[in-house]
Amino acid sequence: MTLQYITHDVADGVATLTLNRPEVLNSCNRPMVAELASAVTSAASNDAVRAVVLTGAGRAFCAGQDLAEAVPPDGERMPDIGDIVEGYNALIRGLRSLEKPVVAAVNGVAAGAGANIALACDFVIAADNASFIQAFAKIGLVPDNGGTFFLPRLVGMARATQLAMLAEKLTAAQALEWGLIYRVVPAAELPGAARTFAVELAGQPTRGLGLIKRALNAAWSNDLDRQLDLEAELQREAGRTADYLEGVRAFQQKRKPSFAGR
Ligand code: T3D
Repeated sequence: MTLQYITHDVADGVATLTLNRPEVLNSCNRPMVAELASAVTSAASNDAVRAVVLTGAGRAFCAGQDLAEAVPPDGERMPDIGDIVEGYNALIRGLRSLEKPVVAAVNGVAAGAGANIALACDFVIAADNASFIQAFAKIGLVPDNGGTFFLPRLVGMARATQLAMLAEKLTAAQALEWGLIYRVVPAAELPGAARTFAVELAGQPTRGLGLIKRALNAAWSNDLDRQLDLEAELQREAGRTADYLEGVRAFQQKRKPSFAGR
């Protein structure tokens, strides 16, 4: 797919996907969402990719749906809002089912769909001047992109209701305190910190991390019995990887392991 609205580069085992419409705070039009979903899918099948970083160009991470596309100011026919949301759903499913770690490097405001795309990633590292806004209620919409799924699970129902209904801005520091995100770093250090962290992740047992993600995804809805069965099944699979053997041998030989990701 030719990329017009995102950039995509792969180095040191890390695919870096950058939302690239800075003049509109990287708000998402439909082709941008399709490009992102496609890049996430290609990360799944590319053995050279063992971790992904998602970030934004310019001063924002992502201001959510492009409101000029959603409701054309010139009175053109409005696109079907359901179609727009279906596009995002493919992206969120792709992020959650990608069995490689995904780091959102939130470099500024993350609003609406932008906030929830970040929350669908495995780790969120935010710049200290970043913020998270469930902007939907302000324009009469419902949090989508998994927002109504992730928020109550991450911060509890009271805080999820507060964020979703009041559409209040949450600073990076508050988001960290609430357990919504992983880490906050000074803004100037964000690109380096996110990259260093992702390169570290790319050197870990990739299959094992992927299986952990599968188990954690299932834990949202499984009861204990099912989860125990799943853990046994996934552990069998993990136990057949070269990285498991390498991890144990390195321990026995008192050396640093070198994981191949298989
Ligand atoms: O069809 C559907 O809508 C279904 C899908 C819904 C998913 C959603 O994401 S709904 C939520 C959509 N997003 C929003 O409601 C957020 C709108 N933006 C804002 O509230 C503010 O821009 C921010 C709080 C994010 C940032 O404020 P600020 O003061 O830092 O920047 P600004 O001046 O408002 O924006 C800078 C430019 O970006 C400006 O353009 P201009 O005037 O310089 O030419 C502004 O219009 C543009 N921009 C910002 N957000 C969007 C946008 N353009 C299009 N769509 C946007 N979402």
